[in-house]
Amino acid sequence: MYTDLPLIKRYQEFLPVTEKTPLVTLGEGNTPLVQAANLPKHIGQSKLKLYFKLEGLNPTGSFKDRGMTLAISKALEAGSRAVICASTGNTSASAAAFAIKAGLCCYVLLPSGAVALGKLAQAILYGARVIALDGNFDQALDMVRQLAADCPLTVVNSINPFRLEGQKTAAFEIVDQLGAAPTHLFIPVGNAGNISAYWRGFKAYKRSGRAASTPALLGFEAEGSAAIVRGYPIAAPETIATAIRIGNPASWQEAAQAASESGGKIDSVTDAEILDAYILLARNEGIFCEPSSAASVAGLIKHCKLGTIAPDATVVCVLTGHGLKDPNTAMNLVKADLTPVPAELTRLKEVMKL
Ligand code: AN7
Repeated sequence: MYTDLPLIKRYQEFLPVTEKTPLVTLGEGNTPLVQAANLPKHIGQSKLKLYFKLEGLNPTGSFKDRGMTLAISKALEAGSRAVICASTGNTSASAAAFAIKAGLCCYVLLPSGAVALGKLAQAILYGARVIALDGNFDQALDMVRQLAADCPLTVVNSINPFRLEGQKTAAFEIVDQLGAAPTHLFIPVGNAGNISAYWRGFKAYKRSGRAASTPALLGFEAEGSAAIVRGYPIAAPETIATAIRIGNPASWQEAAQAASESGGKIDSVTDAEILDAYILLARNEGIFCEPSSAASVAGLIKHCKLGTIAPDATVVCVLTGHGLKDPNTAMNLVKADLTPVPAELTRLKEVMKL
């Protein structure tokens, strides 16, 4: 059923808002759930009912908008004048956009040299005060916590309780779109907030009687940043998937509990597996997501090979961000010959082998 109600209104009964909460909306949520056409067969699982939740189709191109609409609305309600976040990129783009709509000042601390180009362009164009920190994401988040302790700033990272409350809505939408909960949900893990939020959402829907069951949650860290899988923080996290290049996840405990309570697991995938899945999505399904998002599909492929997924399972892979966020990874990965060809028919036919 189509609705253009703001996300917060649509799921108001599950969210910490009142009639007095000013709603700051950019048209977030309501993202497509698209069924795979070719990938199940390609990975030898032709009976799999596989769906992609296209979170890159949110207004700033990532799932962060679901939590940000609520975090910024609540900041406005509380009389805040300025917000701040550390970010691997997507949080900063989302915070900057919602803050400008709300008339709030927005500071963003980005790990210098480790943020995809599109995300940086967004934060700058939306008018945020962008600071490139000489340090990684974990150090930036630590600085944000310290700054907020001293200065009148509202933190809009996922340590802000309203962020995960807003992000629960993705689980609601999946159940509404499928008509039931899937059996498995595959999702990338960085700061570990999103997997925690999905679990809250699926549990809340079951409690309310809107879903009969909950899925097993399978979360995937990048191998070079896999703190939860290894069991200790990683001081110098590394991965090509810069969005999840996080060595000490803020929602570590809640995420670990969500995975185990749901009957799932937090696991890791290598950069090579992530990039394989990234290309497979583009070339089998016409889906361009960012590398970090492809960690969910890399995880699915890994677990299908391990034989842990029933052949006829109903699986949702969350594709958290749009591929256009990170054009450099695409261009560096797939070498194209872009030498100009003269505008002459015979020459063109030769080049096109027609
Ligand atoms: C595309 O923007 O942490 O496990 O600062 O951008 O909830 O952290 C981004 C994270 C997955 C991981 N996919 O989600 C940030 C940031 C994409 C992301 C994640 C992120 P969490």
